Amino acid sequence: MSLYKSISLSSLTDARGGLIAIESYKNIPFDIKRVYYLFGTDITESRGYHAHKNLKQLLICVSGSCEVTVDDGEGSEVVLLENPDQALLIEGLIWREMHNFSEGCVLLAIASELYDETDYIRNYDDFISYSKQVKEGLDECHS
Ligand code: T46
Repeated sequence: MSLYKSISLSSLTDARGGLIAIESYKNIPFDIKRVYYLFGTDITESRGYHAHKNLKQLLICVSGSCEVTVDDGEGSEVVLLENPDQALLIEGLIWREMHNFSEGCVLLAIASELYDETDYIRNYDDFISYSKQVKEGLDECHS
């Protein structure tokens, strides 16, 4: 199973330029509770290095490009975001890191929950332990 879902957003483009609309349950599978964006990130910097317990999130490079590493504790993939019509949907327990920001990159995040620091796991070893606990809990439910 893939660690993320890639969503191709329909663009309404005419002679004036492009427009992309994102609407809950039309092109993304959750209610939008929060929108934020990362900008002015120095090209030598990386961000993220955390997982979320419950958050669902859509990431779009509305300008420039960056790479997002997604990791479920058993394997990882690197996704290049470089088009405003390309969205990365991250759901479930996934460690994420953002690297290789281009000059002028603006990374838009659309989230299913309000900001809650208790939803973050910011230590990789804690992420692995928590993932194991959740998986064992699920295995027990299915046995
Ligand atoms: C994610 C990636 C893509 C707030 O006060 N409210 C907010 O809504 C957010 C997102 C952050 N903050 C505070 C928490 C920290 O004190 O802003 C500070 C910087 O946040 P953080 O270090 O978590 O930033 P990133 O770029 O590492 O991660 C962010 C999101 O936090 C995270 O959910 O998935 O962007």
